[in-house]
Amino acid sequence: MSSPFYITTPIYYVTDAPHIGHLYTTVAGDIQARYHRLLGDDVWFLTGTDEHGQKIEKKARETKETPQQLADRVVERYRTAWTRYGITYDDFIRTTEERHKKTVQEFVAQLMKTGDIYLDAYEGWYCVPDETYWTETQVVDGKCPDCGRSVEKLKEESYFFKMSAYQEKLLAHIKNNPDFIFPESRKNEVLGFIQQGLKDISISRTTIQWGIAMPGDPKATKEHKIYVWFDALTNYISALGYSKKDPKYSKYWPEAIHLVGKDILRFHAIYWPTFLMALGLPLPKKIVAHGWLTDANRKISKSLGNVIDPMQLAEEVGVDGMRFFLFREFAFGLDGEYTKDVMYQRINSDLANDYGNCINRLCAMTQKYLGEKELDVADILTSESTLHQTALEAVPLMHKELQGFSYHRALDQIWRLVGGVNRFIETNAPWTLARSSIEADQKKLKLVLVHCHESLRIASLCLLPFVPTMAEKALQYLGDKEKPAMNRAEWGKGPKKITITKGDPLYPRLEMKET
Ligand code: ME8
Repeated sequence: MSSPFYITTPIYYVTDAPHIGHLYTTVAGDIQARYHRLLGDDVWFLTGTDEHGQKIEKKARETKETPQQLADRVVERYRTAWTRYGITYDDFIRTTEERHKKTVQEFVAQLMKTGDIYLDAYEGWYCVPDETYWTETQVVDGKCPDCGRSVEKLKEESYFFKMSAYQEKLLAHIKNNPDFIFPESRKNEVLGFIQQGLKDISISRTTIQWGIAMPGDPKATKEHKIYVWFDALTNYISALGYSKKDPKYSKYWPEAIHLVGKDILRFHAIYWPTFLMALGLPLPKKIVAHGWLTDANRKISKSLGNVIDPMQLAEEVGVDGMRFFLFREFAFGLDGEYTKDVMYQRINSDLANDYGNCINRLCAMTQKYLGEKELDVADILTSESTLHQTALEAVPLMHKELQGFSYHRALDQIWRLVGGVNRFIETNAPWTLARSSIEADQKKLKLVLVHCHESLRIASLCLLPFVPTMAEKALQYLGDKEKPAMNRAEWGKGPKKITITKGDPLYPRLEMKET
C-alpha cells in the first residue's frame, strides 16, 4: 500500500502575473511531489489562485475590468508559467469556483451555529495591501507593523471569530507535535505571538463587494462578505471535494503539508488551525515556511515593484537551470539574495560543468575506450571503490534532507557524488589507462568508467525531482531505460547490461548577455 502524501502551495493573488517568489514556492512543492511519486507514494499536489477581496477589487478598478475578468486573465498567466516550469500539480483551485464557495459558506454557517462566529462592531486600523486589522498598540507610527505601509482607521459592523477560545489548545498542539511548524526558528516566532494573547478576529467585511457572501442573518444591518483569509485558507479542504464527501478528503487531508512563505506563516499556523479546531476538523500535519528571495536585501514583491519574470528567466537560463539554481543556492528556511551573476555562476559551474559536462565526457570516454556495444556491468559493480562508498553514504542522507525540506542539503549530498565522479576521473585518468597494454590497467579502466557511470546514474535519479528534463535525458544517455524510481537510486540497482548513447551537450554553458 502506498502512503498518501498531500502537499500544497499558497494560492496566489490574481492582482498580477507570477514572479520569481511564487515560482520558488511552487517549484518547492513540485520537487516534493515528484520525489514522493518516485518513492511510490500516493501524491496529491495542489496549487491555485486567491481571487476575492479588496486587493483584487482595487486592482480591477485600476485595470478597468470586473474582478472576475481580472481573475480570468491573470489565472492564465499562472497556468502558463506552471506549464512552462513542468509543475506537476494534480489540481488547481480558484476561489471563485462553486466547489470552493460552497465549502466556505458551509464552514461559516457551522461556526455561526456553534457561536464561534458572532456579530459585533469593529474599530481598528486596517492595512489594505495586507487585508489585516491592527489594534492601536500594534500600529507603528501610523504604519502597518508587518509591511510598513500606511493604515486607515475603519469602523464597521463585523462578524468575529472566537480565536481567543483556542489559544491554549493551539499552544498544546504545537508543543505536543514538534514537527507541526518548520523550521524551529519560525515555530518560536509563532509561539511568541500566541503567548502575547490571541484576540478574536474580524471575519467579515461590509466595505467590499467582491467576496463570498456571509450566510443570511436577520441581526445584520448590512451585507457582509467573508474575510478573504477565511475564504482563502479553506481552499486546502474545498479542493479535496469536502462538500461532496469525496474520498480524497479523508485520504489526503490528515497528511496535509502546507508550503508557505514566512510572510503568511501566521495565517497558516494560527488562524487556520483555530478555524479547524472550531470546526472539529483535524489539523494539517505540517506547515513549512521558507524565507524570501530578496533584491538589494528587500523582499521581491509585486507591491514593491522589483519583480523578476519567471517566463523571461526560463528563456534566459532554461527551466532546469532555474529550478536548480533556486534550490542549490539558497537555504530553504532563510532569505536569499537573488543576483544574476550568482545565478549564472552557479548554473555554469554546477549544472553545466560538474554534472552535464561530466556525463557527456563519461559517455564519450566509455564509447571510445570500451566500445559502443552493450556492456555487462553487474560483476564490476560488486567491487569496492571510493565512489561506491560515497554513494552508500550520500544517498540515504539525500533522502533524509529532502524529506526534512532541506533542499540545498539534499543537493549537497548529490553533489558529493557528482564531485566524487569528477575527482575519480582526474585521479584515475582513464585516457592514460587506455593506452596501457597491461591487463590490470585494462581492468581498472573498466572499473573506473563503470563506477563513474553507476554514480552518475544514481545522481541522475536523485536529480529527477529537481531538473526533470535534464536528468531524464541523462538517464537515456547512460542507458538506464527502466521506469525511474527512488529504490533504483542505489548501487547495483540499475540495468545489468547497459548501452551508452552519446548526444548533444546536456547543458550548454550560459553566456551572460549585457543588458
Ligand atoms: O499571500 N520570496 O498570495 P501572494 C519567496 N493569497 N517567496 C515569495 C516571495 C519572495 N520574495 N514573494 C512571494 C498570498 N512569495 C495569499 C495566500 S494562501 C491560503 C493565501 C511566495 O500572491 C510565498 O510563498 O501574495 C508567499 O507566501 C506567497 O508567494 C504569497 O503570494
